[in-house]
Amino acid sequence: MILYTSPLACSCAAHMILIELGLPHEIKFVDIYAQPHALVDDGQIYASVNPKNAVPALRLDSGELLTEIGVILQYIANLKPDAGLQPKAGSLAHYRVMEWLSYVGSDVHKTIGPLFHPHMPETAKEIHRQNLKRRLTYVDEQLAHRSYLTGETFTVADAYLFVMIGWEPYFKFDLSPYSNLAGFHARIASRSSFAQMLESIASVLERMKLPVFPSMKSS
Ligand SMILES: N[C@@H](CCC(=O)N[C@@H](CS)C(=O)NCC(=O)O)C(=O)O
Repeated sequence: MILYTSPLACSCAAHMILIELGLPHEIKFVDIYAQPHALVDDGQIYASVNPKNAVPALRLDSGELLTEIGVILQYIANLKPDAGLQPKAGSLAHYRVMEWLSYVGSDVHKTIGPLFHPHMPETAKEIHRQNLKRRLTYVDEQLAHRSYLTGETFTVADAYLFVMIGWEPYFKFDLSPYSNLAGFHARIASRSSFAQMLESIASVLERMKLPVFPSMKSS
């Protein structure tokens, strides 16, 4: 398996899960800040690998390419179902994880993305910030009763949200009112898969002249 990822992007969640499960894999880093996006190692134009031109993408051993973070996370988790990062297919618990993957993808991730855009007008950013506040308030309330999004067990949906809220220092949005979210972030930041992922991206961050992997101020 080859994971195409970028060292600060949502694809870091898939990178963490590959490490978490100890699955053999190769990582190919993509410079998504370069136009056109290109592979860091050999400069190959990334659109020739993934015409959607976004990370992550997963090249399966069969040669097929799988895209979309919510699907890639589930695919990887299902390679080691006993680890419990994705409950049994068809169970309600499985749909709960999918429910969160969908919410994090469409309502959190895609609200934060525009806040990074250098040409997005401030008035539009403010609308996104208000939406984000509402959505994170909901997430924070849910986390008042449990350690992870679906209960007491860490799943792939948690890995996705973890990476999103770690972007806080870059999208200039104060997460300090969301205390449950801070606890959630700290719990996941202490997993060894996170430390190993940081180690794996460190030299590429330097090479791409990117800042260190973001982390919530409180953790
Ligand atoms: N629909 C894709 C979107 C993934 C996505 O937004 N990736 C961002 C990084 S977090 C990206 O590659 N951005 C580069 C670009 O869109 O040019 C998915 O869910 O995997």
